[in-house]
Amino acid sequence: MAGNRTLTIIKPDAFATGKAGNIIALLEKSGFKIIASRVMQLTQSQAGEFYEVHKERPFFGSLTKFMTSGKCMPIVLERDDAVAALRKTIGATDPAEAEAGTVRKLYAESKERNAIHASDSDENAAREARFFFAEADTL
Ligand code: 3AN
Repeated sequence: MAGNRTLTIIKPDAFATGKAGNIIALLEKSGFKIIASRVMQLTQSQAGEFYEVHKERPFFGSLTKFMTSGKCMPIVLERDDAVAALRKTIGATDPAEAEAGTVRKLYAESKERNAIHASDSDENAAREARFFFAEADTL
């Protein structure tokens, strides 16, 4: 059965340009409830650990540099079928390919500076929630 929690991050591009409020409003309009949230700047080591699955990819260095470049906002979200619903709400990785009305179509700058992260499976959602919120399992 699909889980009802997922993890999003409002990335440094969107946070620095004051888009967090509009993005959260869109997420709430899409049926998500905020369970936990914080504002923080990732260290290089945290960004490397978070994106470990991409460490062999050519964009890994640039991605971790971008993700540590300013404050970001990790958020645990709740909704039925949360992982799939959030992926649909944020749109394709590349904003040029994202559907109208999605977070990335509205707020992303490029494939790398793409405004928002969303977990891609229930297993990763649980792992990523614990990565940012030690108390995630008791929320
Ligand atoms: P998504 O965030 O849509 O799940 P992933 O998991 O393939 O996409 O990639 C993780 C992050 O890596 C993306 N959000 C984006 O910031 C960056 N990224 C992915 N592909 C590229 C690329 N070809 N060039 C630059 N950055 C990329």
